[in-house]
Amino acid sequence: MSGKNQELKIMSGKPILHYFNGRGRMESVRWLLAAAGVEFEERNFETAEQRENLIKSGKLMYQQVPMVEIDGMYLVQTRAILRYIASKYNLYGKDLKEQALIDMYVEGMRDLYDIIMLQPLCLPQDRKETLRVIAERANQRFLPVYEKALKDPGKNYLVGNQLSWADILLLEFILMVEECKPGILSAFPKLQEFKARISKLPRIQKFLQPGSQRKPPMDDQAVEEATKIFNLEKGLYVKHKGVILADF
Ligand SMILES: N[C@@H](CCC(=O)N[C@@H](CS)C(=O)NCC(=O)O)C(=O)O
Repeated sequence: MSGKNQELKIMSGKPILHYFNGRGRMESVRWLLAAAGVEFEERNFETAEQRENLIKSGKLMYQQVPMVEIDGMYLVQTRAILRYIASKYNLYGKDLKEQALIDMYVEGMRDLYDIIMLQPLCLPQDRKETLRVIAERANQRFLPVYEKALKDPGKNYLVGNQLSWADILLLEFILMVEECKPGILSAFPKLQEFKARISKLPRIQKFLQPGSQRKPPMDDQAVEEATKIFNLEKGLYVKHKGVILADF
């Protein structure tokens, strides 16, 4: 098959996710595709050279990943990717107002998500304080919002009466926050119930099982790999209870 034909074949098949073999910014994309029942392939680079080759190919609009090949596009920018998938697979509410509400919930989660995602890269002496800030923010600012949204009897989803990408990302968010602070849901009965119920949806259940494309939390080896691939110097600081300063 010629290079061109092969490329056409790729573009019309399963989405292809370009990233490294870790959660990072791509993990929510994996969650969303899995929840939508979409099979996907991953091209995870293992070296800085592989990442540079992808940049040289001209397929990365901002020389950054995540990038997803889907429907003939090279989609970048995590939120753009997530919104495209959510819209395509009917996970984005029934009207503009529901979409706005979904966006508000998701953007809130993303604020804390960014800190959680980066915390494995923080300096050892900053780890305890980073985890404390994450737990405090989750407890006081974010989890109460989602608990309240689910409080009415029979309210199964964050927005309207159907599953949306806000629900999928909320489950991902809850599990990540629990990894930082086990037991944090004890004060949030509706979220406990939500977690149990959404985890049982067949596609989600499958994604939560070992052997799926879900990635584990970053261990020291994964941090080492990411540091090499992205040429990062370790050194991230949490300042003012939640603002991350990346000091590469
Ligand atoms: N706003 C972008 C940020 C993407 C980003 O910072 N990607 C990192 C990897 S997670 C990257 O490619 N860094 C290399 C660089 O910025 O040159 C998004 O959400 O996709």
